[in-house]
Amino acid sequence: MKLENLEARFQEKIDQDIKIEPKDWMPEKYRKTHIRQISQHAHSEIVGMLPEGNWISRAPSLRRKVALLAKVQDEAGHGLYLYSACETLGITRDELTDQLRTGKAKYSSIFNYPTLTWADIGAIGWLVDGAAIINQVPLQNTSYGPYARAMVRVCKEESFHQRQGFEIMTTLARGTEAQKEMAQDALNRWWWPSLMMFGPADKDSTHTAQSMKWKLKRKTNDELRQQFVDQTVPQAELIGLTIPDTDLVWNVVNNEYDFGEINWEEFWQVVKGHGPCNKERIAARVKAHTEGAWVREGAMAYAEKKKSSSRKIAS
Ligand code: FAQ
Repeated sequence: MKLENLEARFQEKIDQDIKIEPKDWMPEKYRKTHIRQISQHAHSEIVGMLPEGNWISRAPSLRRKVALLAKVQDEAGHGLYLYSACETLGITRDELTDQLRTGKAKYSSIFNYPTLTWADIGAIGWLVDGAAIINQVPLQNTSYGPYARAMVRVCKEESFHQRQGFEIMTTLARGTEAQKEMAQDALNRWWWPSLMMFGPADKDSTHTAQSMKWKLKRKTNDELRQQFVDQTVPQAELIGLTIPDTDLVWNVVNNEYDFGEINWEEFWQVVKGHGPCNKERIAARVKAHTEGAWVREGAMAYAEKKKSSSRKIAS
């Protein structure tokens, strides 16, 4: 079949909401765009373990420690599903993680900010997982089957994470004056970086138009960001915290919040590797990879041994 016909048939399947599976024909650009987005997503989950991992040994109670430990482990699991989904597109796990360690691959800008106080753990769960859910719920309907299916479980777990973060913030906001100040300070520092998670404004987005056509993205960056603001502002009001945006106002005509201008200069600086923690994050991944070499070798040797003993039994 001619390439144009293959492409037309492929787009028809997408238009009819038929999932694309790994062995189906797909345009090379579709494959590459998916590798880019799914791997960036996977790297974000893995690097995202670092800011929160920083507080596991300092959680204020056993209950908080257990919940945080479970959350960080969930993020590792999300990374693994996503790497597996990405591998179905013909790239190896080693190639993917190598791109992260060498700085060739991006990961979410949000994880280049430091976690300075315990309230930051509440803010991450509430805002960062909250933003991640808004972005990922539509991805459950994305056109590529393995990515869509991975998102179903990820979203269920992120909902739990968002709840635990909001509960931490609620407790602090209703606590002593010092605790309330700590919660407000965390909200002040994490609010704008959370809005940046959704990516550049639609007018400056490189990939949105094509990704919407392929149904890789089901909503644009600005649509998702607006949804996040509209959902989160009442939550802040409920627990008596103030969103750090003097331009925030309810727009009665559009039935949504108008909000202030994002500092795009800061966003691009962080994306380009000049955020507060970019170097530290990559160094931590390189260290884990180097120091984990013996674990990988041991696992490979065990797998080889198991394979050869099952071959012996079969013969
Ligand atoms: N950070 O043309 P667009 C989580 C890049 S998971 C860094 O609009 P696109 C769970 C973009 O890659 C969080 N770079 O791009 C958790 C592109 O560069 P490229 C991650 C960004 O792909 C919670 C360029 O800018 N979620 O939080 C960012 O259409 C708590 C132009 O941008 C996902 O990855 C950014 N924020 O839209 C874990 C969800 N934004 O590749 C632990 C899936 C944009 O040409 C603790 N991904 N860039 O060199 C997506 O939905 C999309 O990829 C967007 C970006 C919306 C992130």
